[in-house]
Amino acid sequence: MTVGNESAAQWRAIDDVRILAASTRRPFAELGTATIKAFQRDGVVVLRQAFPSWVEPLRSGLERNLNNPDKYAFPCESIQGTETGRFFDSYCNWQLIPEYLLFVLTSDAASIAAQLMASDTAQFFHDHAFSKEQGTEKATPWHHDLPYYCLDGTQTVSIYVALDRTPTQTGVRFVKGSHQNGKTYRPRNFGAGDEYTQDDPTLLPIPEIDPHGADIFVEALEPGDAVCFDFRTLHGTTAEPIASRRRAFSTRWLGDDVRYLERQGETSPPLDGLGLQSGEVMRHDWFPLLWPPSND
Ligand SMILES: O=C(O)CCC(=O)C(=O)O
Repeated sequence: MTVGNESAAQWRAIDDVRILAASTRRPFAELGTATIKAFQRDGVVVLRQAFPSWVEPLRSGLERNLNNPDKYAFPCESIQGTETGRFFDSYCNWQLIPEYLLFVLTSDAASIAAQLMASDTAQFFHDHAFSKEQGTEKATPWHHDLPYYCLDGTQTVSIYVALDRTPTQTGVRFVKGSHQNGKTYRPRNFGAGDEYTQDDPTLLPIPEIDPHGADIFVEALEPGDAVCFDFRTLHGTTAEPIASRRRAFSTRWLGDDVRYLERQGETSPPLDGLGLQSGEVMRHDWFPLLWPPSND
């Protein structure tokens, strides 16, 4: 089993994904103004029962991803040594797992992303599947996602669809408003918690966070609910034991102001060979523009 940033399988199965974007249509799921305002203010919002019909297909896709990790891209096991349980994640598999592909291309996610980001466009970045098995006591370390990525910008969102009932005790916790504190923190891996090697003096160590503080956002989730959060919003979990399996499927979206950023060191996903210079738009043949529904 590969750990972390090594791909087991080639993630790019399709040369130019613009053809998929052009030959599919995405529905519009209108969000209320209060929801959009809450996302902009807190950097996180829950959409209740946004994706109920996707739960079974995504579970099936994730099951194959979990059972044959080395057939897919970037599988990662974060349980170390004598720690109990299983904490698995894998990303960039949307071109390899048909259920993920259909979700990306035909679900409400693109329209939801554009509205939350207050962006005219929504460009798809990548998928990310997570599973914590019963008995796992490993915390997801506090982090925010932007410094893991070869990206910069303020219009971003991850749409994290719960595939199991998740009580607040073991759910992902978010620091409300942290997307607007102007700080960027050093990425670290989920296994040993080591910081990534990045030569960037502006990156700060993760601050002390009280997981039960007044600024924490966490809600119990049912399968089909989605937690949507900005790439800059700090999040993590406690080490509360997982009482029953908790799986989630996340998609990461880019808005109008997002640009490629050449980071000085490791990124995750480690996307080599993009052929871009800092400040350029992420290429549409690899990262499709999915909102408006037929652009390109
Ligand atoms: O499910 C988890 O515990 C981690 C999720 C996460 O860190 C993410 O989606 O960025």
